Amino acid sequence: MKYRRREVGVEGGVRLMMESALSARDRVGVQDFLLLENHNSEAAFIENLRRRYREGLIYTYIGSVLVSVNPYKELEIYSKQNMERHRGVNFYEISPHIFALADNSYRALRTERRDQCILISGESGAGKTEASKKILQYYTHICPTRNNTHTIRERLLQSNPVLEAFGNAKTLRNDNSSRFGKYMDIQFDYKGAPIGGHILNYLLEKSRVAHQNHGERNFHIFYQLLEGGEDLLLKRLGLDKTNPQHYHYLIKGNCPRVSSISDKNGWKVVRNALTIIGFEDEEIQALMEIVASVLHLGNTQFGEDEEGETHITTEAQLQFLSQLLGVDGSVLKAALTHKKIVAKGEEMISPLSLEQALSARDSFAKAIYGRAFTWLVQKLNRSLAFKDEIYYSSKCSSVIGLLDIYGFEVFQHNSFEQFCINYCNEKLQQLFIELTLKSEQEEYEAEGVVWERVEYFNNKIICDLVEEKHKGIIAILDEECLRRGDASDITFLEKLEDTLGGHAHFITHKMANGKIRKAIGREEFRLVHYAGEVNYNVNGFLDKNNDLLYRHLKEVLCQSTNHIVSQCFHADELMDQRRPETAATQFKLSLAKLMDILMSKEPSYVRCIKPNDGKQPGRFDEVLVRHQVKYLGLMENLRVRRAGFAYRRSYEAFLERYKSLCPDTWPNWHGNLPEGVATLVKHLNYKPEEFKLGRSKIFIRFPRTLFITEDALEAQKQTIAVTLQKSWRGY
Ligand code: AOV
Ligand code: MG
Repeated sequence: MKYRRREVGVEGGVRLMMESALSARDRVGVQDFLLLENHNSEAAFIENLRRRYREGLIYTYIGSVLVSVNPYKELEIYSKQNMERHRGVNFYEISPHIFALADNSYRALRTERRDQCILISGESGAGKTEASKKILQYYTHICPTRNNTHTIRERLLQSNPVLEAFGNAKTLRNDNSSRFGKYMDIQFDYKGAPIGGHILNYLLEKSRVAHQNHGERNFHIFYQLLEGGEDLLLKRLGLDKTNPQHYHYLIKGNCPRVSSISDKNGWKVVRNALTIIGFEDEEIQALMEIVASVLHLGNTQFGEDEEGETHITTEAQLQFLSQLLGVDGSVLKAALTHKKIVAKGEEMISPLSLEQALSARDSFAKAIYGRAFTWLVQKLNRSLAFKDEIYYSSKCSSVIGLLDIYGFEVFQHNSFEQFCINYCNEKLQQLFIELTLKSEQEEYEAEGVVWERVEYFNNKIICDLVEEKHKGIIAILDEECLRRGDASDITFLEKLEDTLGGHAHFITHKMANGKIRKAIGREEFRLVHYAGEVNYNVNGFLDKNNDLLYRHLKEVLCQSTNHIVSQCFHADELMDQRRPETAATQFKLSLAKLMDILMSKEPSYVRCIKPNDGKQPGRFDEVLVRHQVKYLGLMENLRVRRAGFAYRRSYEAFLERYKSLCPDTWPNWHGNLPEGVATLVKHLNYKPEEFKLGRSKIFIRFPRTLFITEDALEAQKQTIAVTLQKSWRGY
């Protein structure tokens, strides 16, 4: 792997470190917080971020962690030329950049053959999804190409607009908010060429299909289809192009258009992406039929006749629906107004009340959309899978995983979805703590390296509060979901109070001493999250957690001739008598698996910060930023880093890599390993303050030290290459 020294930018690392002209430093701040003089001062930390932000420098390091502040405007730093500038260049040689972090992970993957992952965190709208896209663009541009990998590159890139169309929406926090969690593996062959990909998706916020809060929208695809869809297509789908306000499922948020979004253009991009990914025309047609059927479902209305029987009043919608879903009209009609219960082997049919019919209709729409989304991810995975099985074995491939989840969010009204999203963020924060603050300190202790402890807030207590067996919030919720009889959202809240009252991170309006606590409603509980306090309204928790679809409706979908629906709903499901896992438990289990995946890889971190709540460029709201710096644990991260060591390597690995730089260790060291390393670093002129020798590892305090050693290794290789060339040419 090549380490090339390139020209150093205005604030290039090496130059800055040695910079004598303090004026530039005053203006643009330091590019690595480790270089801050007053490293314990939060004010200095924020001032540094502010200065850099003002100069359009949105990236700053804390050692190897990249802090990114959303610019809310297009910056000219992501060009292909700029990607080239970062290729193979050492982390510390050039201004902080998302490309440098991406390149660093890639190089580690190549040289150390260890799977990597890049964890991007930050609250809603902080810039996680944009960061993940930049990383993917970087890899698809700079990595070498293998035969046929052009297609895979294009497909990897094009998976983003497709997933965003179906899984992102405008919220009050972000015009393009991810409403699902995404973990994507990019697979590389032994030469470092991207050869495939795999996506894991986490809990889509399905409720948005039927309902949006004021100022928010449904998923982008609905508007894209209506705005951009060809006349003939729309006609076939029975859709009216003129106005999204015509559709009940699109008007709840009273926000049909968004200035930052062009739905028409979005349609073109998605349509093109679907083709590149390899969707057949029939599949695209079937997918759009599903999108359209959701809109028709939203417009399906019910009435009550004199006998109190519920019936459908919108026959025209029903016809389109049955046509689009490929099911018999009368069967669908019956299923939307009646329920079927199987008791003791006998089927019973009973009419639904008006309210039940409306709720069944919404569940129907959510189920179809939710499963179509899962189908979409599976289809993407088939298209991204590397086909050459013989070639692709674990020996010759490695992966970089990219994690982009929904960020921590607080609204006026928070429900089950925010509870899940914020729980997911707690887990990610926990992983960060485990891997950076905790394990780092434990490692020093284990290695016997003298060390000054840094205190930090460990959010494990909140993770436990949510997920603990038997007495965590999810366990209590599941218990209420299973209990028949009088179980309701309110009994769930009461159970929470009984079990968790007194917990430092759980509060309801009834305080321990019986006083009414202001600002918490009677139907709410408050969690004191690592990132702030959130009140959750319990209304709908049980239904959303149960996530059940009437059997009758499932039966209809199992009969569907729509190519996708028929793959999403199988008759076996109807036979299965077991109760499916609840939504929260499924989510909890999938997050636990995700944590295992991430723990097995070498992590890099991007910590995204949102500079203001107005989505405005150039505005740096200090209070808001300070809050994020605090809860992201950046000061603790800095302290641990400063007091600690930037790199550690086992004696064996260190000696193996650098032994050629010292005549005493080359070609082999025959003594014990610590002595070999001591001999080597003495020869390399390491100063005592630059490193420490632990029980099994060498710890190097500054990245610069390793960087100089790497350069020496590279120079040696160059000299050998030149000598060899000369000898071949017969000099
Ligand atoms: P998120 O992923 O962190 O929120 P996004 O990545 O979607 O946030 O960023 C929100 C918006 O900020 C984008 O649509 C861009 O307009 C702008 N933005 C972010 N990063 C950049 C950048 N590097 N350059 C220019 N503009 C940027 V959420 O998905 O809501 O948690 O669930
Ligand atoms: Mg996002």
